[in-house]
Amino acid sequence: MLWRTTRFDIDCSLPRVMGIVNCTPDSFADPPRGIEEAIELCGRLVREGADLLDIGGESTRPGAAPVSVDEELGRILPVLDAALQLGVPVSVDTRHVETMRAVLERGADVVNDVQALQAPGALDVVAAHGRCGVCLMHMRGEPQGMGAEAHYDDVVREVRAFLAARLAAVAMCGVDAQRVVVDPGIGFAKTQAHNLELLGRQPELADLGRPLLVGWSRKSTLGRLTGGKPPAERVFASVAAALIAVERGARIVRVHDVAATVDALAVWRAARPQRG
Ligand code: HH2
Repeated sequence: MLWRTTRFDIDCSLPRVMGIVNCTPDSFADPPRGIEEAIELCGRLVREGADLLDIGGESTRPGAAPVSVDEELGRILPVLDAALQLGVPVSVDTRHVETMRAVLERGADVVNDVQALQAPGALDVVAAHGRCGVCLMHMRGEPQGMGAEAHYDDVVREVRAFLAARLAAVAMCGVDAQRVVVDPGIGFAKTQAHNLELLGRQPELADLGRPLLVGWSRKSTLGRLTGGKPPAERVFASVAAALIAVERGARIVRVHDVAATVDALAVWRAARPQRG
């Protein structure tokens, strides 16, 4: 399973680790982080074994204040420039079309959009570029009020149908399917029960035909399951969730704690049943 991106083809036959680099003052799981700290973090995560980086300049936690494109680009671009020198694919986490255009011009390898390129013009930007990778994530509504949208008859079936429809929309615009991965959007317009059902029944998302990317890292469901621990103390729970997701077919895990996840996946790889 190949994920083709601007500069790199990522072999997803083994699980890959996407390291999170939030350049924000208000992300749910990070301390406020300026440009220099974010650049240092990029280097550290690559040394720890991240297969790719995901740089974000706007928090999407419930209730986060939206940022303007200028502000978002001011946070992202210096970090993107530095990250592009590190020899790994670099993704940018944004839902703003102008930001997508600017980071692709600058050389970004992947657009990671929590709104699955539904904004007017987003599909066109990606199609016009023609070579970048894309992550299409499921969510409903806007981050500010998405909690109110967490109503499903069957969350797995509905998320699956949404992702299938977005894959079809992207294909209609001429984007090669090999450039696209899909993500159920853990914590985005989902209750704790929805998140856990998506993990429990994750194999039902596997037949969408494209690699599955999942982000459980430090999310509040894990805090609730471990007696109310704050985000920085959710590392063990995050590694457990990432391993379960990989065991159930995820090909890319989006994580804050790269070193711990890389070690866990080394054990997972070594313990895979050998054929013959
Ligand atoms: N989760 C977050 C942000 N972007 N993108 C994808 N594809 N999948 C995810 O699960 C996902 C994502 C939220 O986590 P984080 O970036 O750590 O927090 P914040 O949005 O507060 O910066």
